[in-house]
Amino acid sequence: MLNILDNKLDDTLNPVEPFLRSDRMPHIWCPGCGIGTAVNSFARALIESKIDLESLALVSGIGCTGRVAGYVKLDSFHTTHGRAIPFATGLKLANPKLNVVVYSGDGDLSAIGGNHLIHAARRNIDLKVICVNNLIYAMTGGQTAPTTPGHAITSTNPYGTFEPAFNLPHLVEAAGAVYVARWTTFHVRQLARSISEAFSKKGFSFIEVISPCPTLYQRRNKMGDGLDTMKYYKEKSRIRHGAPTGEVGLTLNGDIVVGKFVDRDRPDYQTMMRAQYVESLGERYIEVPEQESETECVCG
Ligand SMILES: Cc1ncc(C[n+]2csc(CCOP(=O)(O)OP(=O)(O)O)c2C)c(N)n1
Ligand code: SF4
Ligand SMILES: [Mg+2]
Repeated sequence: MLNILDNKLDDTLNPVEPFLRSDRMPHIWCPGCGIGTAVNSFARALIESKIDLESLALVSGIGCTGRVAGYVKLDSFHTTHGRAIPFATGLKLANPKLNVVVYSGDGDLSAIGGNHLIHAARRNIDLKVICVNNLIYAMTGGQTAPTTPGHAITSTNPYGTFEPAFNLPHLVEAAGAVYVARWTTFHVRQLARSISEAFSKKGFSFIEVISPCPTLYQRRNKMGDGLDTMKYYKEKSRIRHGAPTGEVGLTLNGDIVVGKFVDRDRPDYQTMMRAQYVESLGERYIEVPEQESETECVCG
């Protein structure tokens, strides 16, 4: 079904185009939005990593970022708000051979889905989570999210936010993630490389993509349009691989620390589960047979 990488690509075709459902275009994203840029890096990571697309599944939640599941020409699922991680966990447990990517927004993953995020990291479920962080709930009008930096103007805090924001790399590292990186949509190559690298890790990987929402966040905070934000990201970003995640929290106008912060190994959920069963059941333990890639439809 998915033989995109085997096809000899037409020179006149954008290399990313075969990964998109062109029949769904035009997309809903506003001019200058960073979500499409992040998708471009994701597609390039698929090319770079030469990952088997037949064994790849992508799951999104709800929001502007959640729309990614509908635009990529992959086995993808657009789930309910905050439930991309549990859905993806089910896919992975049912078919451990799958490479499961969760692609969703900061609100979806860290607000309504926050509990799932920390527990998937704690259990070290083998998922690659790409979180597009535009610092607000964009799709619903630009409300304050758990990621909104202090003093930012949002639709629900027109006089400025005052709640402390989540520092997502710190949160997921503390919960147990084995790979944690952050880039902005200015860092297209580094982002593609990080996604590609995460595919080679076994366990919970989290890549945060700081991304503009010119329509709702940049406009209210007088940060200009999409191009102005690219210049802003270029100026404000500081690459610090291995930076202690406790030091990478975002502020309204401060530096944006980017890089690979965490790269470590520990047994993933399914490895731990198997080890526990082998230890307690001994010879009574029966290995679950691997699923065939093509499953017969039982409804005839
Ligand atoms: C159960 C439920 N609650 C609330 C909503 C409304 N809702 C839709 S998208 C969204 C926020 C999305 O924010 P984020 O994940 O940051 O995505 P963005 O639009 O910023 O890319 C909310 C609150 C919903 N669809 N379902
Ligand atoms: S509202 Fe913001 S996040 Fe949503 S598509 Fe427009 S620019 Fe992108
Ligand atoms: Mg958001």
